Amino acid sequence: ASIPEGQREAWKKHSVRGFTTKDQFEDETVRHIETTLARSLFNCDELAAYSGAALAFRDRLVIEWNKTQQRQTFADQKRVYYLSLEFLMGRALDNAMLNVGLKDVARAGLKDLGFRIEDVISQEHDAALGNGGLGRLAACFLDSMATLNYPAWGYGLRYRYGIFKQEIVDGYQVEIPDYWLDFNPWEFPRHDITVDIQFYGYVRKEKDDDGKTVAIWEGGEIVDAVAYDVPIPGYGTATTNNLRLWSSKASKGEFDFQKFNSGEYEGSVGDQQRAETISAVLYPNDNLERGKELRLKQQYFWCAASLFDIVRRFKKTKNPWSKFPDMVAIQLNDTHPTLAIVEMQRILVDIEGLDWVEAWSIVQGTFSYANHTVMPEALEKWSVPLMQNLLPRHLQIIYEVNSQFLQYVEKTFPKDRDMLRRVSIIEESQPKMVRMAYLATIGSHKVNGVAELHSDLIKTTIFKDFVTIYGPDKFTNVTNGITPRRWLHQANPRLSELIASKLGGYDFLTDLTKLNKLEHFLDDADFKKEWQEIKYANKVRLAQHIKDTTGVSVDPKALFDIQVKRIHEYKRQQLNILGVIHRYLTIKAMNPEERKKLAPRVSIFGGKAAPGYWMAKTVIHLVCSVGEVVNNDKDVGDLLKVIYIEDYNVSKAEIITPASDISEHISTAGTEASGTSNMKFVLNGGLIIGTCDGANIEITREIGESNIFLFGNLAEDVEDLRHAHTYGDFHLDPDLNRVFEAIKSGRFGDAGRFSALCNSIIEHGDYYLVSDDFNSYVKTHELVDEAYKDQEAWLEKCITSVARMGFFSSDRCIQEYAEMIWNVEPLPPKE
Ligand code: IMP
Ligand code: B1N
Repeated sequence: ASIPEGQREAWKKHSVRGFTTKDQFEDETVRHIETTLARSLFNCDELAAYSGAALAFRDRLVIEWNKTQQRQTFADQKRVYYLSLEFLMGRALDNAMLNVGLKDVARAGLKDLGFRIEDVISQEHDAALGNGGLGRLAACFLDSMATLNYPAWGYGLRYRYGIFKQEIVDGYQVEIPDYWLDFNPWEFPRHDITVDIQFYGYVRKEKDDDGKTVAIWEGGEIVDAVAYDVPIPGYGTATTNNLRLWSSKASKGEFDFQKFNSGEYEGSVGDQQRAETISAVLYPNDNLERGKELRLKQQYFWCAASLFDIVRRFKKTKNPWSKFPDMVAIQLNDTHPTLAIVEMQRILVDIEGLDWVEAWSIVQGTFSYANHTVMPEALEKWSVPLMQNLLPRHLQIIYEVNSQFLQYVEKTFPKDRDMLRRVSIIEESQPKMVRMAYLATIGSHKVNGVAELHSDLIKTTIFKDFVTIYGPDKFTNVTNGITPRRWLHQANPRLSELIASKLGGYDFLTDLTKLNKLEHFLDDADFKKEWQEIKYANKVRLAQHIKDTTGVSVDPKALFDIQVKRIHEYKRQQLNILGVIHRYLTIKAMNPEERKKLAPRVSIFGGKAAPGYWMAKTVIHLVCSVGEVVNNDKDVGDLLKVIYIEDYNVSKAEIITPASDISEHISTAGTEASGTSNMKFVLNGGLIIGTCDGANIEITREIGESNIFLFGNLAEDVEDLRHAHTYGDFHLDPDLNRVFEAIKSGRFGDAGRFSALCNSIIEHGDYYLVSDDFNSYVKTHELVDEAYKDQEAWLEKCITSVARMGFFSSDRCIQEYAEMIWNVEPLPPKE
C-alpha cells in the first residue's frame, strides 16, 4: 500500500508476461538455451532442448505462482496444508504443457527447432520422492487442489535420493541410487526461508513473571531447514499452488564457528555432513516401518519446519489464536507427520503461552488424519527411550495428552478397566512404545480411511475403542481417486481425444462423471473401431518398450495381463506367478489341436521390492526364472510370454497403463486399503481381475458386476481361515501342489532359491491365503480367456466401464475432503 505510484508504474510496465504463441515459445526456449544454458544450435541435443523448453514453461508457471500466492495472501481465508513424507510427482514438463493448455504450441515450436516433442519430454528425470500409492495419491491431490482453485500447499522433504532405480541383473533386483537433482528446473531454492530445528537436549522448568511454570527446551543440536518451492499448476485455471520441500543444512550457529575457529576443521565438516544426512534419502519401504532414529529425525525436522512456516504465515493475518482452526486446516497423510500435532501444542503452550486446554482444542480443530493401512507391520510405533533422547519435550507433551485422555476415558467408562490399557498412547511393552495412530486420532477432529471397506475395517479393528469413546461421527470415509489429467489425458492422449470428439470437448477432464455419455456410443461402429485401434497402438508401444529393454518379442495381439505395483506378499504377486506356472504346465500337457484353441497371453510384471524384503526379492527372481524357461520353450511360442519390466515408476506407468487388456489387483481380502492403479487401468479401457478388496468393491458397484472378474475369499472370512490354518486345518490345493512339484524338480532353476517362498504357503500357515484362493483364481482366468475370444463383447465391457468411472476422479475426492473435513472454500482467479 505504501509503494509510490511511479515505482508501481515501472514494475507494471516491465512485468514479465510469459509466452502464448509459437513464436514467443521459440523466443523463450532459444533464449534459455543460449543464455541460461550457454549452448547453441550446434551443440543443442535433446537434453538441452528439454532444458530450454522446461525453463520457458517454468517462467510461465512462476508468473502465475506469484499471482496465486498474492491472491491467497490478500484473500485472508482458510488454507489447507497437506503434510506428506512422499510426493511421487513423476515428470513435470508434459503435465505443465497440458495444464496450461500450450502443448500444441510447444509441439509446433520444438518441431521448428528440429525436435520431436515426445523425445524432448522423455529426457526428464522422474521426481520420485515416494514409494508407491501413498506418495502418488499426494501428487494427484496436489493436481486436483490446484485445478479446483483451493488455496492449498503441500509440505514434504526434499530428498537428495528418491526411490532407488531398479535393475534386473541375472534375474535379481539390483538397487542403484537415484540422484535426481543434477538439473531440476522445477524447484526454487528459498535461502531466505530457513528454520532452525532443534534435536536432543533437555527440558528445564522455570517460573515465569506471573508465577506460572513453563518448560524450556535447551541444548542439543540445531539443524537448518531450507525451503525449496515447486510450482503446481492447475488444469485450465491460472491457479498455481506451491509444494514446499525442506532440505537440511548445517546451521551457521555459534557452535559451528567455535569448532571451525579453534582449528577443528574436519569436525565442523563432519557436523555439516551429519546435518545434510537428514534429508538425504527416502526410506524405500512401502507399508513397513522399521523404527530407525534417522526416520524419526526426518519426521520431526519436516513437521517442525512446516509448522513454523504455517504459524508465521498465520501470525501475519493478525488473527487471535482462537481463529487458528478457522484459517488453517492441516491434513496428515498417514501417521508419518503425527509429530506436527505435538509440535503445535508445544508452540502454543511453551512459546505462545496459551493455557493447555485452550491450546489443545485449537490443535484438535486444526488437524485431520487419513489412515492408509491396517497392516500391523506398517503401523508406526516409536520407542519411548528413543523419543526421550531425541525429543525430550515432545515426549512430556505426549505423556500429558495421554494422561488427560485416559482420565476422560476412566470417568466415562468406569466399568471397563481394561480399556485404559487398550487405548493408551503408550504401549506397556519392553521398551514402551508410542502408538502414533492413537496419538493422531486423539489430536484430530476427523479420521478417515481411503475406501469404504477399509474405513469400515478401521472402525471395527484398530480404532474400535475410539469409536466407542468419541462416537462414530469422528470417523469417516473418503474413497481415493486419481487425476484424469495425468492418467487419461497425458498418458493416453489418443483416447482422450477420441472421447472429446464424441462428448463435444474436454469438459470430462474437470467433471469426470461426464464420461457416462459414452454409453450412448456403444452402437457406433466407427467409434468402437477407433477405440480398438487406440488400444492396439498402446500395446504396440509397450511391446516395443519390452523389446528394447528385455530383448523379448511379444505379440501385441495377445491378451496383455499386467500386474505392476510394489512387490509385497499381501499384494500376492506370488499367486499370479504360481498361476502362470499352472498355465504353462497346462499348455505343456496339451496336444497341438488343443493348443490352437488357446488365447495367447503376455503376463507382465513390474515393481520394486524393498531392499531388505527378502521374500519380495524371491518373488521377482521366480518371475524372471519362469520367464527364462517359458519364453524359450518352442512348445509354447506366442501362447505364453512372461515379462519383468524393470524400474517401474510413474513415467513407465504412463506407458504401461494404457496398454493393458486385463490387470491384476489380487490382494488378500482386507489387506489393500484402497489401491489406485486399479482405477487407472479401468479408466484406460482395461478390465480387471481382482479380489473383493479396497476400492475394487466400489469399482464393481460403479461399473457393474458383469464388467469385472472377481474371485476369492471375502474379508469377513479371512480371520477364520487363518485361524483354521494355525490349528492344522490346511489343505494344499491339488493344482497348486502340482506347481510346487514343478518348482521343486528344478524346472525353473535351483529349487533351493524358492524353498522359503513355497514353504511360507505349504508349511508356515499361508498367511495370505494363496492356497485358499488358488482354485478360484485359476478358474476366473479361464473365464477371462473365454471372454477375450468375443472381442465385440469385450470392447463393450471396456467402453461401459470407462463411461462409469467418473466417481474415481481425485477432484471428487478433494471436494469431499474440503467439505467434510477441511471446511475450506475455493479461491478462483479473477477474470
Ligand atoms: P509466505 O509463505 O507467507 O512467505 O508466502 C508465500 C509467498 O506468497 C511469498 O513467497 C510471496 O511470493 C507471496 N506473498 C506472501 N505475502 C505476500 C504479500 O503480502 N504480497 C504479495 N505476495 C505475498
Ligand atoms: O496407500 C494408498 C492405498 O491405495 C494403498 O492401498 C495403500 O497400501 C497405500 C508406510 C505406506 N498405505 N500405507 C502405505 C507407505 C509408506 C510407508 O513408509 C506406509 N502406503 C499405503 C493410498 O491411499
